[in-house]
Amino acid sequence: MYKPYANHVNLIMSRAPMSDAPSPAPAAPAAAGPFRIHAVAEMTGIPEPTLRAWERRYGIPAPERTASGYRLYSLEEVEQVRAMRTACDGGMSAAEAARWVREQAAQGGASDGKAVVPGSDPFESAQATLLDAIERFDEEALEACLRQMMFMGHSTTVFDQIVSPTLREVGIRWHEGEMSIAQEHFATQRLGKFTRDLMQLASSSNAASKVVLGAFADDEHEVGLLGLGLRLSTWGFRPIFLGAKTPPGAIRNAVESVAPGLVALSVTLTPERARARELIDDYANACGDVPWLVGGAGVRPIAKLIEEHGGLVDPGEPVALRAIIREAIDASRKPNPKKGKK
Ligand code: B12
Repeated sequence: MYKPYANHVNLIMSRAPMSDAPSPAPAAPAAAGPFRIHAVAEMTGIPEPTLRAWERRYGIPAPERTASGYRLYSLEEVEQVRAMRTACDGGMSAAEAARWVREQAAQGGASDGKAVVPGSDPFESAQATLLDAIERFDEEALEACLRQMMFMGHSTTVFDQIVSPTLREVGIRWHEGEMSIAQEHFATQRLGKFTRDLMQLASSSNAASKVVLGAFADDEHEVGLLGLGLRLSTWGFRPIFLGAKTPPGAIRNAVESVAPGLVALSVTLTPERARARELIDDYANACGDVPWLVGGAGVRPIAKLIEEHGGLVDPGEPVALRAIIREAIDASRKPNPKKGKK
């Protein structure tokens, strides 16, 4: 049982510290605050960058600022930091601890030490576990979590509720300089493989049609494409996942080798006009008579260009998407099912 608020003012942390916290944490001074960040770091043993990261990620604590932007922590906020630390030392992830501290604060604090550890949302908890494992390059913890995830619901639920938000968060942290490119690669490789395995499990070997999936040639973003592949496999298609940065030549090669019913391309970074024209032209040629579909966050500005080249654009809604795909594949098969090369 965690007792984060027990004896709160004079709480001296006696458990093993978090990995990024110096040990041991010194006792709090008697002052009533407000405190500047370096004082809070000293009082709680939580380093300044971690205090800033907790504030940015979880809004805990949320100190006031002076006119010149310096953080000023109240005594209550110092206690929140201590509670966070105690909960983390006791095995909670930082995200879980933050939510719990927030709940306790909303209820006026649990000073009698009888606070119950929250029954956390299993999807959020899995996300937090994955993120912790990724941050520490902890392959064992990552694998253990992935194994559990296999039993947490339908494959698309597991993807939408755990894999996608985790990869998205890794991307955000990478963009903000809080995660290294190595951690991003570690996450993308392992969670990408997990999702491709789910695709394999969901799709049957005698699936109606193969769908080749690739991201635009200059684009490293592939999370949306992974989600699409999984969805397609649950719809009875067999995805052939080529992944990020797939040039037109690779699409041509796949079209010639596997005779898919559809090519699905993802674009997140909208290419500038000339490059877009060149790529779309090349993709259209590479697909030949095979219908091709483009989606992703960067598709809208080039939708017209795609349609002018005979491509389809994601309608942005799953039921309509499924219907468009079905219709396109059926229409291309009617004249000659063997067609699909140029
Ligand atoms: C994760 C991420 C990354 C990861 C990608 C890892 C990976 N393996 O995918 C990494 C860290 C590598 C990365 C790199 C970069 N990124 Co980035 N990244 C993101 C981030 C955080 C999340 C994107 C994501 O995964 N979304 C979740 C998925 C599920 O959503 P989605 O892709 O839109 O997909 C949905 C639909 O669009 C649809 N869909 C997607 N594809 C398809 C295809 C078809 C056929 C269909 C039907 C549907 C469909 O399905 C999904 C279901 O809803 C966004 C910011 C954000 N908050 O969104 C920035 C963001 C996309 N990145 C951005 C940028 C600028 C970059 C970099 C250029 C940064 C840099 N300075 O190097 C590089 C790009 C390198 C490159 N050449 O591509 C910008 C793009 C701005 C713009 N519009 O031009 C964003 C918006 C961040 C920002 N605010 O500035 N990034």
